[in-house]
Order: sequence, then structure tokens, then C-alpha cells
Amino acid sequence: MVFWRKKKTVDPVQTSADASAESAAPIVSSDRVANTTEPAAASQENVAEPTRSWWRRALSKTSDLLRTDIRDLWKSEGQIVDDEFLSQLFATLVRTDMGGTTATKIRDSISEKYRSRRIELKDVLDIIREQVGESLKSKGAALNVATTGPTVILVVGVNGSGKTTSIAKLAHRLTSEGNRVLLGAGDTFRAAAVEQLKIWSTRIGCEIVHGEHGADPGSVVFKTVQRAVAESFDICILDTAGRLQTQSNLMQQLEKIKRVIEKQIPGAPHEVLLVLDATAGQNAISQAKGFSEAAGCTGIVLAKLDGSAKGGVIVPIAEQFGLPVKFVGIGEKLEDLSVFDPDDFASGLFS
Ligand SMILES: Nc1nc2c(ncn2[C@@H]2O[C@H](COP(=O)(O)OP(=O)(O)OP(=O)(O)O)[C@@H](O)[C@H]2O)c(=O)[nH]1
Ligand SMILES: [Mg+2]
Repeated sequence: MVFWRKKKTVDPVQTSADASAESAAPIVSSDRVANTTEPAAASQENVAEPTRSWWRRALSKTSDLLRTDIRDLWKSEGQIVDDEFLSQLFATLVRTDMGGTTATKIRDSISEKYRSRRIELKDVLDIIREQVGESLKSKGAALNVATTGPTVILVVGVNGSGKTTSIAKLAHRLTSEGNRVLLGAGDTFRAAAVEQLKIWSTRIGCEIVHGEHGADPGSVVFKTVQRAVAESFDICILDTAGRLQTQSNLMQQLEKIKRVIEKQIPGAPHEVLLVLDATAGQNAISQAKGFSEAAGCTGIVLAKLDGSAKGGVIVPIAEQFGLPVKFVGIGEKLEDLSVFDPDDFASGLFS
């Protein structure tokens, strides 16, 4: 089951500090499954545990690019580690969008261990894997949930990043775990947005609140949260219209939406998830900066990893903004979402 992750204690309020822990627990701990007697067995069949090979598949594009580019540095059978090799390796690493800090650490570590000596491709890949794993350590985290009442998750991001699809996948997972999930169609701007979320809700078998096209998103959010409280839903996931981090009026609208939620449930939203398109590369970094500053994001969903050769971008994002990566999306189907696991990610990236 995908939603089981490593942690030490089953604390109903999950925080990023749980990431390094050891035993398995569901992403929303069982004491929060208050309103259902039994998990939906049929849906659970779709929830597969991510394996090392799953991650290898998810990261195959990034990994292929990296391997090919690094292998190209080998001019003859053995490669001596000199200044030229180190600077070419550094440039290759930077091209994966893993960021200068991690690339520098890798280069320095190789220089320290192998300078003026012969090095094999495998040695380089081992050091990269080790260093990326180190950089991402404690950067995964379980979902924050409310101690009492509905957990409210607000989902934000630029146009087309994968917000609505990720919401559907997340709702599917949480429903499969036995939670009662309510969706809120807060994107009242794009013509087909409400219909898109309605179709997903029917497929998942969960409830939805929506307004008319062009309605005030704040009022849809208000009604959704109100219903979540009144009818004791476990989780309420709110969709929003896509916006650029530079559109200050639209970023202010997000603040207003957050205030609407907070007024009804103090301390909510419990999560503001920023959905980033993994193919966006460096642009994802400025999105993470803009959205985390303006909307107070609490975690990242990295969507479209399946189509990206720039999966390394997650390293600088997690490092620079301290935002935990909560989920990754690797396709358009309901089951194509996994909890982020830093170790498996690093192994998949360089295997
Ligand atoms: N391959 C792949 N495609 C995805 C993934 N997530 C979303 N998509 C596709 O990306 C496109 C945009 O997804 P949406 O979920 O509509 O994106 P959005 O952010 O809600 O878009 P707006 O509401 O217009 O801002 C759709 O065609 C999705 O099927 C993913 O993980 N992998
Ligand atoms: Mg959408």
C-alpha cells in the first residue's frame, strides 16, 4: 500500500520531523479514520506499494540523461580525475537541475577521493547517489492532519502544473485508506475546471462542492469547508485556479481563500500543497519561491515526473525552501501517485 511510509511513532499530527523515522504507519494515521468502519477493499487493490523498480521507471528519463552524459566524459577505458574531468562532470550535474550546492559537494567529494587517480563510472554514480540521498534526507514528510475535525488541504500552483489530477489521485488514495473525502471545486475561472473535478469525483466515488463558472472562489471554499465540518468529513481537498507566482492580485486571492478557511477552522488549512511540474526545471524553483512566500506552502507535489529528464530539480527546491516533498506523480491515472521517499528517489535517479 503506497500510503505506508517510514516513521517512528503514530502521531496524528504528522510533521516533517517524522521523515527519518523507521517503522511503517499509514499516511493519515488510523485514529483519524473516524467516519468509516471499513476501508474500501475494491479501491485498495489499486494501491500498490512503490518499489525500487517503480522509482527507476518514474525516474528513467532523468537517469538515462545523466548516465549518458556522464558516460560521455570517459574518453578512454579509464578516466583520470583531473581539473578538466571535474569541471565537465560539474557542468553535467548542473544540467540535471540538481543545483549548484549538491553538484559542488559531489565534485569535491570525487576530487578528494580520486584526484590524479583512475575512476570508474560506477564510482561516480555511487558518490552522486550518496550525496543526493544526503541532500534529500529528512526532506520527505507525511501529510499534516488535524487533531480533531476535518483536515483541510489547499492545492495551488501555476496553470497546467497538474493540480486537479493530483487532487484526484490524492483523494483516491485517501478514500482507499478509509477516509471520507470532500472535494471543493475552487477553480471557478477556467471554463471546464468544475466539470473536470466532477468527473474525477464520480470516478473516485467521493463528494464534491462546486459553484457556477465565474463564481467567487472564496464562496465555494467557504461552502466546502462548512459542509466538511457539518457532515464530519475526514479530509477536504480544495482545488484552485492556476496562477503565476508573479500575479500579485491572484496571489492575494489565495491569501483571502486561506482566511476564509481559517475563520471556520482555526489552524486550517493544515496543508497548502504546491503542485510543481517536474518538466519545468529551473522555472519550478522560482515557482516554489513565489508560492511559498505568498501562499505559505507546507509541501510539494512533484507531478509529471514520468515525462521529465529534470527530476534533479527537486534537490535544490527541497534544500532552498525547506519545503518537504510529500508526493510525486508519474502519470495520468488515479494510482499514479506515490509518497515521496528520499532514499528510493536517490537510488532511482542514479541506478
Ligand atoms: N504524464 C503525466 N501527466 C500528468 C500528470 N499530472 C497531470 N498530468 C496531465 O497534465 C495536464 C494538466 O493537468 P491538470 O491536473 O488539469 O493541471 P492543473 O494544474 O489543474 O491545470 P489548470 O487547472 O489549468 O491550472 C493533464 O493533461 C493531466 O492529465 C503526471 O503526473 N504525469
Ligand atoms: Mg485544474
